Amino acid sequence: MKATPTVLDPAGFELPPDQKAALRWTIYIGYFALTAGIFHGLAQALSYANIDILRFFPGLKGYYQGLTAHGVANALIFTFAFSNGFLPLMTARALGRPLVGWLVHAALATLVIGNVLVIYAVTTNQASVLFTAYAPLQAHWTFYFGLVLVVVSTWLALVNMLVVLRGWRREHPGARIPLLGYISVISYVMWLLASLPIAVSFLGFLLPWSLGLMQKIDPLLTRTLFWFTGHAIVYAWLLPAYVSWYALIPAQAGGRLISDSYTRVVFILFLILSIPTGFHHQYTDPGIPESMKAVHAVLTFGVVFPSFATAFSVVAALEIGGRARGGRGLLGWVAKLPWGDPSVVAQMLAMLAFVFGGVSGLINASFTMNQVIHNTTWIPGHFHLTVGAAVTLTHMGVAFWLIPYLTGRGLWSRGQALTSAWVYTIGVFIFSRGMISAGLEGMPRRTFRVAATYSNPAWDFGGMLTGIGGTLMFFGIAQFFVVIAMTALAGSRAGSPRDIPITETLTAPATTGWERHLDRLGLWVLVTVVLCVIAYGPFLLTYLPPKLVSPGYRLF
Ligand code: HAS
Ligand code: CU
Repeated sequence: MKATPTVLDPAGFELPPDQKAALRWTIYIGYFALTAGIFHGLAQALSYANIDILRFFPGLKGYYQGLTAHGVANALIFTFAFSNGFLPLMTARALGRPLVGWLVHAALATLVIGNVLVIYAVTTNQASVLFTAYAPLQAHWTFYFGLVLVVVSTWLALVNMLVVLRGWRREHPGARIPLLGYISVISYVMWLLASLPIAVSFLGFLLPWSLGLMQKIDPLLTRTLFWFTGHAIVYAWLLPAYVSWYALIPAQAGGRLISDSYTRVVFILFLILSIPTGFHHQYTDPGIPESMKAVHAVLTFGVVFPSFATAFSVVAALEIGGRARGGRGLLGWVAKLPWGDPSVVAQMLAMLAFVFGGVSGLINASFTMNQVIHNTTWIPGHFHLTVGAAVTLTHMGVAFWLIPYLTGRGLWSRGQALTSAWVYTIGVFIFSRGMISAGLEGMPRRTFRVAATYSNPAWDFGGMLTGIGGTLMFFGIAQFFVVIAMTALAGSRAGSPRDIPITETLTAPATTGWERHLDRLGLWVLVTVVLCVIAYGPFLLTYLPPKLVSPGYRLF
């Protein structure tokens, strides 16, 4: 079968240098946030092993201030800064067109200002409300407004991608959108739709309430709006990683992607199923009809399907690579994969971790089993295997070629890059094993165990593993920073990649037949909106108007 490049212009395309620089700085902001975040992560992990290092943090007023910093920096800023740099670059490269310069800079500026406001609110202990920002805990207005700006910066990045896509479509009437561009755009279109409820919550309720323009708030409504966005947000973190797994990793491993249409169907399923599932975070919340929770539970099992499909596709692509490199027999190809390439290795370890992240997610999603593990450390066990491993390790792996590509400097120390990925992975497995088993024994999440007036010997072993694993994760990421910083400052000018690794597909995109409808973004957006109305309409119709009952509380 004839192999088909996913880009029309495989000869290579250079982004203007100022745009490259802005995208690089966008990603660096994510690294700055992650740097702050991992110190707090270390402290959180050790606290479950009954070791208190928080008291050595200068200026830190309390546990929840540190936990807020950790969640916001790592889960919100790091992830979106990466996506804001990565997805527009992928779109521009795939479509062979430059981005809109002022939009790149505007997205960066908005991200910076948003960050400054959030950092101000959190470091002055005026926003120890955790990343979920549940009312009636009330933060300083700069916290809400700063996060709104971070979201606005993601919208600007998407607008940029859509402008590039529109220009490309005008020049190529009737042509299929190159796959890499298509999956990059669809990832952020999903996020745009997903982010609207939280925009309503922050701009319509939390911000005016924190400014004193509104005296009371509706905790259940704002919480529901948070999770309306908040489940889909996890896929907004995951999909950029999937972009790499589908469209880049096969090329890096010497393989090919099995099917163009299959990949598009997977991303469409994520678009339409990611959002109408938020009640699976609220199974235990009063005030939401059980029947609607059941609808969301079923849809949650639906959104697992495209991940199963992904597992099949990426393993097949890796197998093609392993066999092309001389692998034989049932599993001989695994040994032939490029285990010396830190970029590929970090991402294969990410996939491995995601198997366990996915399995634990299925347990969360099961209505009855959720009762056992909700609000226990099982949950951070789950999400460090997903966002904290599948996503983070993929970002690390991508950085090992992306930062050289963006800086024009070769990767500094392949060996250290490899070690950082392995140390982090071993750490996250030990950490999650600890959190998950202690969670099954009922160890509560979001609790400063060192100071708790209750304990249980059954938590000791899991707590200890959490501390050990968290420490290894800290050193793994710290070493990653050394590699990245040394690459940017001292990498060899000769060793940088001139292009990004783009995969070829075994089957070409069809130019006739039903597959053409896969490119009709407007149609799929409409289907998504209809599903969201079905999933959230009945609740909102019976619940509204808002019940503004609670004043704000500051317990910090
Ligand atoms: Fe989750 C809670 C259900 C995926 C993140 N999740 C959370 C929270 C976070 C989070 C942050 O239903 C906590 C929020 C909070 O603070 O309260 N989650 C799921 C389900 C999935 C899932 C069903 N979660 C994610 C992803 C995340 C993430 C992805 C971040 C990126 N989650 C839940 C539920 C809760 C929850 C409930 C609420 C719990 C509660 O009570 O509070 C699924 O999408 C997972 C599907 C994934 C798979 C895995 C496929 C495997 C692949 C790898 C293939 C590679 C191979 C290896 C085989 C089925 C694609 C090859 C390698 C070689 C080397 C050859
Ligand atoms: Cu979820």
